[in-house]
Amino acid sequence: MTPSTLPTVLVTGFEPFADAPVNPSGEVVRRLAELGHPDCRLVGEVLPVSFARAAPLLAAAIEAHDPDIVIALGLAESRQAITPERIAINLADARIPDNDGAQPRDAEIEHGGPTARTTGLPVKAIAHALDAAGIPSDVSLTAGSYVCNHVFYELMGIAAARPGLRAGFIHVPATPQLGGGPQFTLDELERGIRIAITTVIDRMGHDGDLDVAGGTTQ
Ligand code: PCA
Repeated sequence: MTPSTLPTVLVTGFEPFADAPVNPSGEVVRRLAELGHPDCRLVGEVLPVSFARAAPLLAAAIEAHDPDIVIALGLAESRQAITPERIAINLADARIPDNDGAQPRDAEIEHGGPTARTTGLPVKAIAHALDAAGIPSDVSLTAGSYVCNHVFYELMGIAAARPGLRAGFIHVPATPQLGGGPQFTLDELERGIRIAITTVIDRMGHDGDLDVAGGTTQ
């Protein structure tokens, strides 16, 4: 493949939140954007942990780069694996304020929007590829009801209006810098997301083989 035929992949992560010193999702994106990926033209964007600002910035990045694939990343500190998300829900219910101090409770993301939107990524294939590489991974049914789910829900709305765009969300676990919890190094996370990117690229052009919510595996 010549460089011009490589797909464009937009990978997003988040800035730190809730007094944490770092957010591994944003750190992985910075690394990937700096080092690139041999299978694609990789663009990285670190989003604010803001209900109001994150999705518009994501939409602007999609407009600017016109990617073939969008993989949005976020931190799920209590998880012990890299978890591709299956379903975004039309609910914002924040346990803690976001970085702007906003704390929506029991609110719809889009008034009258669909209750759920499903991923466009082959989540089971990603989880299998990661497991095969010795990196713990599980498909997750919900991205919660905080800023990550909000961005995931809006991302899938954008993707519905852009035929050919494959998009979805992956939560990553904590790194040692966050103390306690599961211990994934940033190197492992980077390797895992590289594998996820390759898996999605390898399956492009097989639109028909994605079953319900990214479920077909082979
Ligand atoms: N995780 C939060 C928001 C930002 C992040 O990295 C979440 O899971 O909603």
